[in-house]
Formats: sequence, C-alpha cells, structure tokens
Amino acid sequence: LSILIANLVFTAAVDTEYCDINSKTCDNHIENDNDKKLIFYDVNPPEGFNLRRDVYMRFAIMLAEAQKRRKDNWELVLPPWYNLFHWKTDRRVPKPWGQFFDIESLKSFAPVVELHEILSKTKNEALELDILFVLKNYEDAFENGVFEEKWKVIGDCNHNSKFWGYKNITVKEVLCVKFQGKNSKLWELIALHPQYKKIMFAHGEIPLHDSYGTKTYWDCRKSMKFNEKLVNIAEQYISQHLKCKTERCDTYLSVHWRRQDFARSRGNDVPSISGTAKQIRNVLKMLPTIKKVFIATDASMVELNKLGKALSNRGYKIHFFLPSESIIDEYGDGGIAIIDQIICSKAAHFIGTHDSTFSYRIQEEREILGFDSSTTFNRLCPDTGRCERPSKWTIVN
Ligand code: GFB
Repeated sequence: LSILIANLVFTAAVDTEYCDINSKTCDNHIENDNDKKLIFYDVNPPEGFNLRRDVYMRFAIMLAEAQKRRKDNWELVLPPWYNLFHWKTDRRVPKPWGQFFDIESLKSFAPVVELHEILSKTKNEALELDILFVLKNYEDAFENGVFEEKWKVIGDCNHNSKFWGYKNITVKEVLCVKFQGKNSKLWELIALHPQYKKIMFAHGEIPLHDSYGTKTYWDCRKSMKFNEKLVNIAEQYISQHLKCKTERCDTYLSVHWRRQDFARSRGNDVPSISGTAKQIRNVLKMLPTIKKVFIATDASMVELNKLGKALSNRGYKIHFFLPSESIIDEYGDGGIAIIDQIICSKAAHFIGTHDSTFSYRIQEEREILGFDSSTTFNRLCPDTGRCERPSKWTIVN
C-alpha cells in the first residue's frame, strides 16, 4: 500500500488498464451476473433527508452516464435511511429506499439496487467491501486562486462507519482521500484497483453534480417518484380536506414553514410567527378565491396553533397533515415528510423557507407538475432586512 501511495501524484491519471469511458475497448467487456460490481456510498451523518436525495442524484447520474458509454455493469447500492438526525421515530432501524420511493422508477434511470437485496444473496448475510474511500475536503478550495478538480490519497485512515447499523458489513481496506471535483472524477479512484468489485465512498456529499440543472438532471429527478402508497395517502388528504381531485389544484395555498433549528439559528433568514402570518395574509389577498392554507412544518403544535389563530382572525383556515399511529408506524418521519411535500407540490401557490432543501425538493416537484414558476419560487422573508427572491431552477425537458 505504501508503494501505491508513493506512486500517486497530486492530480492522478486514470489507470490505462481500466476501461476508460471514452474507450471503444469497453465494448468487449463481458456482462454476467458474477461480474457485477457495486458502488456504495454514504453521507455525512448530520445531513438531512433532502440533501441526501440530492447526493443520490449525483451518484445516480454518474452511474447512468457510465452505463450509457460502456458495458461495464456497475450498480449503485442505495444506502439505507439510518439514524437521521431529525427523525425521532425508529431512528436506528435502517429503512430501505422502497419505503419512500418507487424503486422500479429509480431503476428506469440508473442501475440501482437495495442493500437488503445484496445482503440476502450473501452467505450468512455478511458482506466484505474491498475498499472504503473516505473523502475529505481540501482546506482551501481555491489554492493559488483557482478551483481545480483534483484528488490526493492521504493514506490509511480510521473510519468508524457503522455501515447503516449492520454489524455484518466489513471492509478490507480504508483510504482517506482529499477530493474536489465532480462525481464522475470518482472513476479515477475506482480505476486504482481494477480488480475490486465492492467499492464504497464515505462523505458522498463532497463530489459535485456533473450536470446540475441539465436535461439529464431533470430526467433523474423525474425518476425519483414516491412510493405509491404515500402518494395515495397524500391525494386522499387533498381530496378530503382541500377539496381537490386534480393533479394541480386551485383550492389552496401551501407553505413550507421550517422551524426548529432554522428558527433557533437563522433569525436573519426566517420570520417570527406573527411575521409568517402577515406574509401569508398578504399573498392570500392576491388570491381572492383561496381560503385554505396548507402548512407543512416541523414546528411545535404550540407554534402551529399560534399561526392558525393569526390567520383564522381574517377568515382563513389552516390545514396540516396529522398522521395516524399506523402511518407513523409504517412510514415514520420520512414518509410523513414526503406526504407533506406531495401536498405542498400540488397547491395553486407555494411559499417555501429560504435555504431549505425540503423546500427545494417541493419546488422541483412543482416544476415537474408544470406549474407556472411564479407560483413556485416564493419564500418567507425575515421580519426585517433584505429578502432576496429565490433562484428559479426551472425544468429542462
Ligand atoms: O429535509 P431536511 O434536511 O431539509 O429537513 P432542510 C430535516 C428534517 O426535518 C426532514 C423534518 O427530514 C423532516 O424530518 N422536516 C422539516 C419536516 N420540515 C418539515 C415539514 O414541513 N414536514 C415534516 N413532516 N417534516 C437542513 C438540515 O434541513 O438544513 C441540515 O437537514 C442542516 O442538517 C441544514 O441543518 C441547514 O434543508 O430544511
């Protein structure tokens, strides 16, 4: 290993033995089931659900593009949802992606596989990965004043990954690597060990999108359909409480009102409760036929009641999704978050929270549904001070 490290240069070259993405020789690669190669990844533990969805897209696009260009059968292993900081229900039970998303739809875009599918095919459900690359940021992204795509192996390192709570997953070798660049640059690290078939990246949030905002990005995003049962629960709620049975509704306004850590530490970006009510009333004045307001939030019931009171004074009624015990048991906090997102995405008009990835994912969903962007890219402003309009990341079909 020390020889290998000594041989590595700051910006490494691709191993020529490896199937280069532009090389025709890749076409000779034989495909069969035993030949399957797996890419695993994980994300910095404190990161939330909706940033993780974006990290998935970066890897899914990397794999889908590689699949198009060569007949190498790498598959992306979907990292179970485990121990998410914001989730209080069943936090330490790893949850498969199928609980939240339509796996067949994900597979229609990229070669993905659930971890439990892999484990069920192994002896005693034990799995040994060949290598874990622990990605780290460079201290200065703009060394000598320029942002350069590069990586550098630092050496062996300790990594106490719990592998999503599975004690029967182990790894032969762990390497720490400074990395800066797009996801596709990870192929260079993969190429260091052409014989390895199970490669994992920790801190998968460090590599950047290869094609943010492009048609490929949106094709991938469109494939992230939700689990049908969650869609049905959301649609039933909309039909019953918000009186709409169509894909796009004109009966209600929706707001993603992010509180908790945002209310505690982002006072300059988010409004007070009375400030929130005032802004919602101002928008409703411009939508005279709408009297119903759906609030998706992580606020406490006390905060929500205060907001409801401030709005009902003016004849508006707030609605929020209160899950039954069985929905909580079956889908947990992630499922409830998705139900809230679906209901927000179908509203006549949406107001989000500045800098919240939860709001961003709703905006994307509305772009896919075909709403006018003026009804989507709106935000709650702080009570005082500057309030920049959100960037419009519109769909490319
Ligand atoms: O998805 P998320 O990471 O987006 O939000 P941000 C964190 C979690 O909060 C979600 C809950 O997974 C939900 O469990 N949550 C937030 C909600 N809003 C709602 C809501 O309207 N309805 C429901 N049901 N649940 C990030 C954080 O949050 O912000 C990072 O994850 C960091 O750790 C960053 O703090 C600044 O982007 O809003």
